Amino acid sequence: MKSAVTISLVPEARGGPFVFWDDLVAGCAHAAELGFDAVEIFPAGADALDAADVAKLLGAHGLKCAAVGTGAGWVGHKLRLTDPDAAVRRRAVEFVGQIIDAAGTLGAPAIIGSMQGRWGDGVTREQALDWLGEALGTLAEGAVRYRVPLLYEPLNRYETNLFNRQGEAARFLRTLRSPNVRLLCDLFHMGIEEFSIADALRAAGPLVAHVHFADSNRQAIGWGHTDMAPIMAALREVDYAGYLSAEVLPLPDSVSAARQTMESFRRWTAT
Ligand code: LER
Ligand code: MN
Repeated sequence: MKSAVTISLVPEARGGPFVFWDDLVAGCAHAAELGFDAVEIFPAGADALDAADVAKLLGAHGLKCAAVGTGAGWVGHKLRLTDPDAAVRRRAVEFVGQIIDAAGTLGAPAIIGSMQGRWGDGVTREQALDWLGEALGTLAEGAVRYRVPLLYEPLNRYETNLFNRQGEAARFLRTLRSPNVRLLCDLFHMGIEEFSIADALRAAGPLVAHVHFADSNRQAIGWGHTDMAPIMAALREVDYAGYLSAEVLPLPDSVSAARQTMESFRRWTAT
């Protein structure tokens, strides 16, 4: 398994669970110094992410890009893949598609988290899932040319009412026309929603393509009460070889949260 740490470049996301903020150059320098394999970037949009510049910066630090978030489409532009307005849905697909291209150039998958939206306000669950499935299928086909998946992230009940657990999301993904949509399993959301985090990871098996590495209180692993031993055993059982990416609050400060994450990562991946 490989380590990653999040860097948010989205002003509207302030207060969110990202370790480093606002400055990609400084975030990469910290990540490299602390020994991370990669960074996960949340850009304001594809135009704010010059793939050639970012590749140069990552290369200078010996870092990879683990994934690129699309949440700025929601927090910055109120775009959602399940919005009742067809024009908004179309712009949402465009916004994500452009991030898939930028991320793909860096060899990284894009994440559908808050851009999935929710059902309600005149939109039935069935209709919302239809729109979501269509959008994910189309976007995932666009990611194939970069040989990366599209990551779909089930969120807890306070953030979406579409899919809150991995099992139900996995069943939905298996009905899509593209097999290139895979699961992003966020341990914080799973702690709220799953009967057992370890059992859910085992059941999702090969669909697990990325993990957000966060404790029960969304702080760095080791600073909450999540029992990591069965979770790491389950990830080993399914031969998970992807990233454990710290999407945690920058508490008590960014560098301390990153350092604690790295200590936990080393502890739990030591053979
Ligand atoms: C939001 O709670 C989250 O976990 C993000 O990864 C979604 O974009
Ligand atoms: Mn997450």
